[in-house]
Amino acid sequence: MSAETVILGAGIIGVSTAYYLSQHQDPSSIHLVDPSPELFSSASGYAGGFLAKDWFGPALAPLGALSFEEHRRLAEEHGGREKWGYSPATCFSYAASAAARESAKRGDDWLRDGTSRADAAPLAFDDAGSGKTPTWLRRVDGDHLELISDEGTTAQVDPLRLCQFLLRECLARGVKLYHPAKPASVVTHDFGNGDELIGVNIDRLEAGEPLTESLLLPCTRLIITAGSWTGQVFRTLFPWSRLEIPIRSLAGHSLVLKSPRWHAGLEGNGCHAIFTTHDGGFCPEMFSRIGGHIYFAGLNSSSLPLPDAEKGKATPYDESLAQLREAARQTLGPAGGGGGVAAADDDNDLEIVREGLCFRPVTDWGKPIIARIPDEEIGAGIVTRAGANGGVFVAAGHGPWGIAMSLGTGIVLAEMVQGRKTSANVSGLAFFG
Ligand SMILES: Cc1cc2nc3c(=O)[nH]c(=O)nc-3n(C[C@H](O)[C@H](O)[C@H](O)COP(=O)(O)OP(=O)(O)OC[C@H]3O[C@@H](n4cnc5c(N)ncnc54)[C@H](O)[C@@H]3O)c2cc1C
Ligand SMILES: *[C@@H]1O[C@H](CO)[C@@H](O)[C@H](O)[C@H]1NC(C)=O
Ligand SMILES: CC(=O)N[C@H]1CO[C@H](CO)[C@@H](O)[C@@H]1O
Repeated sequence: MSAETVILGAGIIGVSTAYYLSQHQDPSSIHLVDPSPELFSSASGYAGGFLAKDWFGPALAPLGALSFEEHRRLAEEHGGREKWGYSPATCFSYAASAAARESAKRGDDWLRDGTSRADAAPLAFDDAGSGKTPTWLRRVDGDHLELISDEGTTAQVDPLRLCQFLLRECLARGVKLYHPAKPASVVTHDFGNGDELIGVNIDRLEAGEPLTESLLLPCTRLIITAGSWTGQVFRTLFPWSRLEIPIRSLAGHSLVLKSPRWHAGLEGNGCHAIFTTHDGGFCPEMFSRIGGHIYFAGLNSSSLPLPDAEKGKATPYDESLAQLREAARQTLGPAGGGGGVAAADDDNDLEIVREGLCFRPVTDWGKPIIARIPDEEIGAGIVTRAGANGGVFVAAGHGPWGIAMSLGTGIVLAEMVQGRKTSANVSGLAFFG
């Protein structure tokens, strides 16, 4: 018999964990719970989907490398190029002017926290002759484009379609999904050892309101993968605990658009990631994707309040979207105007496909938490079954790297939960005890 396992939060971290757990235990003993009326309406569905192999500091490096390789392997095995737009990508740093080029900060700096700047030194690049040049970027006098990725070290996926693939596979294997539903309380039983975790009560939701009868999901293993909401979930289930799970959120607006300058005919040379530096301080990042789409983001804010997950998709702020659209027009609009003058309004040939707002789960120290919570931290004398038979686990706080780290996190967390040896050293992400 497999130990019954409840996963709270069906974003990319939750579904990836269910996917890898279900390769090693009876899938029908795995229960995914999420309160959002529309799955993947948070960060996992609205992210850029940029993947890097080695942009990480020492604590994250082993997981980053494992995850990057697994993205490649999974895509090869399951037709990821067609199913979720997996593609190698070439990565550039773009300075809009000579002044921006001189500035100490670069658009990709914040993603490379803890790594040596020297690693990101410009690489030799034939801007004119290479078929890998992002010709959909609008160039202006005095700007500068620089290659910053080695061959085979960066890639691109459509995160929403990757999530949908993982979930479909889980459900086909027999994993159970409860949504919209939210966890209400834990259930314990005293077998003579103290109060032992044996289940979770969940409330099924209708139009955001709990139905009258809650449902008891038996479980000895509980996994919290609720992204920005992880701290709230822990507080709800263990109100007596002194432990705070310090995960904040960093909001980001994004656009998905179409440009006549990025189309299927160009996709053979791979996708692009472009991190920009502008004088004004607003540094958009943009990714070309398989399927003729360009993802455009860069406005982010730590002051936007985290919405209730049961309300579903967050409503973007009009002013932020307007600013983003204007930036897209200036950087991706048709050539012409010259000398840095933006193309006129009626020249705008970009088609907006989707606009969004989502919330990155972040920690103050810039690394996710992937660990079992020691029983003494849970408090109230509650115990969990030892070893692979029980436990409360957390995997959250992946910040700007949750898509890149998703598959590796699922692999390692499944191994941890099932008491197998982990494929990557994640002892630097333990946090507890
Ligand atoms: C604008 C933007 C661009 C990004 N670009 C990239 C990128 O290019 N590459 C990259 O690697 N990463 C990127 N990221 C980061 C990435 O999106 C996140 O790190 C990742 O999606 C986090 O996944 P998650 O599953 O932890 O959280 P989420 O996707 O937020 O999922 C959490 C889930 O928990 C659920 N939940 C909430 N409350 C409860 C509850 N009480 N009980 C159960 N479940 C609950 C929510 O409904 C949600 O489904 C980007 C993020 C943003 C905002
Ligand atoms: C695992 O990583 C930590 C730091 O993240 C390091 O201190 C430790 O030596 C590593 N263990 C092994 C076995 O490599
Ligand atoms: C592209 C961009 O503007 N990113 C910003 C998002 O937020 C981080 C953290 O606050 C900044 O450092 C980035 O510059």
